Amino acid sequence: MNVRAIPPAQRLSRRVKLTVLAVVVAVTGSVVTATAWGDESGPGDVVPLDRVVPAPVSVKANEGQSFELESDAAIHATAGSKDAKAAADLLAGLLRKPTGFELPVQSAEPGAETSGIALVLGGAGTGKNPGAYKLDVSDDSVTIRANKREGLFNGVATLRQLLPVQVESPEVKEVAWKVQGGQIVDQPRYGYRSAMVDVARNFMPAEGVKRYIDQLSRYKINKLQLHLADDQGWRVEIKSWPKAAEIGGSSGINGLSKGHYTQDQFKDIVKYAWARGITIVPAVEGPDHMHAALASYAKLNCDGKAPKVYEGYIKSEEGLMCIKDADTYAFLDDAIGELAKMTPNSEYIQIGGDETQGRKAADLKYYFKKVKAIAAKHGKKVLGWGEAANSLAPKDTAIQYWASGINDKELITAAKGGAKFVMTPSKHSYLDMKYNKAKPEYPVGNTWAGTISIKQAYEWSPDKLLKGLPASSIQGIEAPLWTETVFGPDQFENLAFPRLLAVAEVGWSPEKAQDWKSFEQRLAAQGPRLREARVNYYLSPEINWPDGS
Ligand code: TNX
Repeated sequence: MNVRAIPPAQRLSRRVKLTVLAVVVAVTGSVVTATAWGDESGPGDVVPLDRVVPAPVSVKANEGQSFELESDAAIHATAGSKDAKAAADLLAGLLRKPTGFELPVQSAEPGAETSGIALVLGGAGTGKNPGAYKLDVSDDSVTIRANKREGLFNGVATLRQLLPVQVESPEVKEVAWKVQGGQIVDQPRYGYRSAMVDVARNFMPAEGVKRYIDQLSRYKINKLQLHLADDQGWRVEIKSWPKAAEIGGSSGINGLSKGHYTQDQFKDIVKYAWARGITIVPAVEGPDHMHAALASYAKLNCDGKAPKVYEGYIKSEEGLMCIKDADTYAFLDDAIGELAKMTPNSEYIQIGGDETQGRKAADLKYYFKKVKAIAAKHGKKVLGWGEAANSLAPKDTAIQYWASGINDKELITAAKGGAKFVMTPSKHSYLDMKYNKAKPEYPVGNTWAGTISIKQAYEWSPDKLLKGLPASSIQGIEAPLWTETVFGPDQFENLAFPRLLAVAEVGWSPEKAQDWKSFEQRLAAQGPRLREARVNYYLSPEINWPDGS
């Protein structure tokens, strides 16, 4: 892909950004009040049962009933189930802050009558889909049933959106915590629903990653790929090669966002994500885009000399791993081994394969065969960017499709040979693309794949991107956020939100439930929620945002 044509990243002050938003609003004439914190659900009101993103499979409201969470309520979890307890702990943790209630988590024998909220694992009658759940709301109780851990977490995410907007508040709020009566029966279209953060180009501290995890879990994203190593940075401590993080983590684009996670911090992120239903998938580029590692150890370079760290914007000419050198694989063996140990719940490790033009096909085959064997030795399957399909044997491999017209035939052959696909279309799901061509220009983001409006992020289907790719090979979707142009949390969130919600719905909802008009209305209702959660989302003029957005 041609990232070379992009002008150098510019820092953006908050004032400039607010001006841009104001201009966009003025141009389109849409009425946007960004001052109030949102009070959509006063006492007596309930959120309609179908006002959920991503759209559930089936919703039946029971207008005659509604549940109100009282201060003495308990959250019940199926006795003896670690998973039900984990989901109950998550829900209690989410609700305690805004309600100010104690909400003790108590175990309940299967089949026991409970009042309050109950999370029931097993016997849900929701079929084989591990993400499936059923939510029942009556005057007396809310019950979430699922057969698997994942399903319970998905039910919790739905319930969160059915409570008043103030549920997202970091402070105690005085409202009636009511939920509309009825039933939702729901399951995901795809099991793999991922976001990606490029912490290599610009480092994102652990608190930032955790904040993103909080937002992702609200929309049933269940994987977070962390792009831990690229030319501009190596972002995680490797105990057996300590200089990788010490030296390789001491850089960042324009020297602005540097750093790395210690192993304790990284393990803490993995744990934090898992407690919110999200699996961290580690990603390390290769054999190109590896300047940070090469700057850390002279012996990883073909000429035995370490280059200085790299803080430029485009791919480094010097970031090329030495494919025939044993040190390369000794390093990758240790690094992948340590990463694999720290990510026990991930089936995959992402091993790159991007932008290897100029390499010989035989060399790439040699490299990926070795790296795949290393990953397998440490219990992981491999996930690689589209171009890697030419070099990776399809068994136990997943490919991230990002564009057509590069190696379409090879992608289809890989799929027919058993490779799985994570659809990551740069024209729809790359959250680092600008929203529009408005002038003055939206101040952050890339344009090499075009601009991506919310509608463009919404109107696509994973099985219609590449003609001839068998639908059965598609296991899911990803929305990456590459960070060459992105400095700090405000800019990051403005690119991610609200487009992430569009991609989340593409990955979750049945194709027939995907309808822009319906999505636009449900998305608009998320405005006050995102505002309440202090998310710096983009008030795009495409959406008719309500007061409090
Ligand atoms: C392409 S598509 C990349 C990344 C850049 C991104 C910027 C792909 C696999 N790689 O290296 O960060 O464009 O949008």
